[in-house]
Amino acid sequence: MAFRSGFLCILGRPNAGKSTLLNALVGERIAIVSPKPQTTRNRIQGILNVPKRKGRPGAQAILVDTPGVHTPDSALGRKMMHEVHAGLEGSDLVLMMVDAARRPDPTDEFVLEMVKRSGTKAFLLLNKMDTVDKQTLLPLIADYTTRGDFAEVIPISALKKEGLDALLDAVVAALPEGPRYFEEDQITDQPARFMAAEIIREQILMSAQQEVPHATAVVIDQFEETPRITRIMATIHCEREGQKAILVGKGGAMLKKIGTAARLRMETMLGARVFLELFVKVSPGWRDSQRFVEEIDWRRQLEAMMAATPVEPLRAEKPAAAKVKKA
Ligand SMILES: Nc1nc2c(ncn2[C@@H]2O[C@H](COP(=O)(O)OP(=O)(O)OP(=O)(O)O)[C@@H](O)[C@H]2O)c(=O)[nH]1
Ligand SMILES: [Mg+2]
Repeated sequence: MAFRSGFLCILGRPNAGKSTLLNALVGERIAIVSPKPQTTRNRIQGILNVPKRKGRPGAQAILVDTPGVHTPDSALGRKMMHEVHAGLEGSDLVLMMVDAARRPDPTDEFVLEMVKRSGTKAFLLLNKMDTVDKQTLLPLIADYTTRGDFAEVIPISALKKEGLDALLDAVVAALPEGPRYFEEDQITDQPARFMAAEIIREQILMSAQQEVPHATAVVIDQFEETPRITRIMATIHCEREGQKAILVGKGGAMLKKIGTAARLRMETMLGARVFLELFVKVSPGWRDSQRFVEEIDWRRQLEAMMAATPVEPLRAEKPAAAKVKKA
């Protein structure tokens, strides 16, 4: 049986569990996850090597996690929707993900339309099966399958890692024959410095409430690796003085909490000691500034850095560190 490969776009409403699925399939925390909608802002690739087994060829599936589909009301929102379309474009298979505990609403209808317009083969994934009574499933499936054309309908729990074997078998069967695009030890296209920025944002999503995380962007100013320690300097941009006060906290307590938790995660990711310094800056109305939003795009930043000094994806001896590109 010939090797198979292809690009899979994970598409769906905010909070459906797309990033949780990416992490569950790849087996590492490469995308940040939070209970707050619109956690993911950029498309992220996760590379999944599926071993050959009886009746199933070996395969490489490049999973593309995308931001939640929504109606944008800012430059940031428009950029996020651009990322969704970029993820969908050129994909071999769409995994439309829904929350099985919710009836389809206009957002899900909009996602169905996007799938239809893409003309790409699609699976419907009914996620969060751990939260629903199985009896509610049949009417839900009927609801979706009368509105959309799905090659497979698969109930899963991304959180509990249930139904993923059935999903993998169906994915491999649907992929075209093709080469291995990425080396086997690479798990994502994101360089480590951008994963570091996301780790800080994840801690902000966990610690701060309401509008604050949504009004926050993280930019890595310095990412310097020495044999003993990795030094990381980052700026947290927010929109208002009040948000800055919340992020800094009483006597700097909040910033310290965010910094400590983020540093520990980074140390695990890099397999190295990390010295992390955080700054908070008020950048009024940055979410409405197309220029700002483009400037913080990691692919664009990487292009600029590569133009200055080409960065090779280094492979360190430590297994965890070998799996992400260093930049
Ligand atoms: N109970 C349950 N919760 C889940 C499951 N999958 C994801 N979640 C939770 O749902 C919330 C959202 O998960 P994410 O993976 O961030 O969702 P997302 O679709 O990537 O969200 P956006 O990036 O905002 O579009 C988190 O609190 C997850 O823990 C599941 O199978 N069962
Ligand atoms: Mg996400």
